Amino acid sequence: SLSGLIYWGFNSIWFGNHLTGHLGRTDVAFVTPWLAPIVWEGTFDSTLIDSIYKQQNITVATTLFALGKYTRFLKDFLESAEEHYFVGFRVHYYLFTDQPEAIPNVKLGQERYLTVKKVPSLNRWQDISMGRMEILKKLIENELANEADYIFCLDVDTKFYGRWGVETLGHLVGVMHPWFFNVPRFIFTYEHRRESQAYIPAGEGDYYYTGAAFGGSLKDVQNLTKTCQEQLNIDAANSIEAIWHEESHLNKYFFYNKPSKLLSPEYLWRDISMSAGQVKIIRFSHVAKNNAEVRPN
Ligand code: 2GW
Ligand code: MN
Repeated sequence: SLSGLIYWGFNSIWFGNHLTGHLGRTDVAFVTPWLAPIVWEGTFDSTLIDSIYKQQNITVATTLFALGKYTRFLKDFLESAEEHYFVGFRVHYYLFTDQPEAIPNVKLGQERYLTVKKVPSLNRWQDISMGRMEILKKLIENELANEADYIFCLDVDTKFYGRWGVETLGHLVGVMHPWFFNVPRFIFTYEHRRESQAYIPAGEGDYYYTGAAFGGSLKDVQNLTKTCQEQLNIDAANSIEAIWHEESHLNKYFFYNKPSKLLSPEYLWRDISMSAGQVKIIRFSHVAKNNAEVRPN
């Protein structure tokens, strides 16, 4: 509203957020109806929040899948992550690939680690995309317990352009899908067939979350990946595949297990060349890709 804008402008110009301690935005919602913060530029103090987390000795596990031609995205992903992603904090990337020999040699900073894990090639891309849940569940259960505090699971056909830091940490973290953050709920592409375990009744749901980025504490993400994997298996046994694959199951999970923090589409934009009023900073984005060229069959 005009008065909101004037208040915001006045407040920022005359007092400045750093002097008044007033952080917030009048053009976007920055809290959900269940009081989870929605992280937007202008709603947090990065210096302050960094100093709080610096006192804890945290490790952020970060998982990536690069099968087939998707290894070509790794160099940009890793180089840009080293520049923008949890800078100054311990990060351990876990990269699943069918071609370890195709992994580029990217120089990592101090306290930044990369573990490459070989997985079998798959023919159907839906199986690659959905198979991630089972692999993630096993990784968390079998290997991460004493190795990490938080985990983020990210698409690899992406690149960082701005800060992605400790402001994103929480028990259970979902990211608003960049196509659906400013549209009414009936547009959301949830699974609406009752036969699928990803079913969400018409007219229900909170937000539409992307499958390309989610995370949280190890325990919460373990429960998420375990539940989604079980539901994917039930669907497979019933010969039904949810409309947007594991993204549909993730949305169902987040509907019944509300995220404790949401990230705005700044944290997963669709393509760096597209802009949107409320998105003032693109921090992480899908890269424009030629599907015909990178996708098998
Ligand atoms: C191959 C053919 C068609 C689609 C994907 C692939 C493929 C995916 C591949 O050959 N190799 C591969 O490693 N992937 C991995 O799966 C890779 O990590 C990639 O980022 C991820 C998801 O595939 P992607 O990025 O092509 O799908 P998007 O960006 O259209 O994905 C959204 O919807 C998907 C489900 O349909 C997922 O939920 C994804 O997280 C969403 O962003
Ligand atoms: Mn993608």
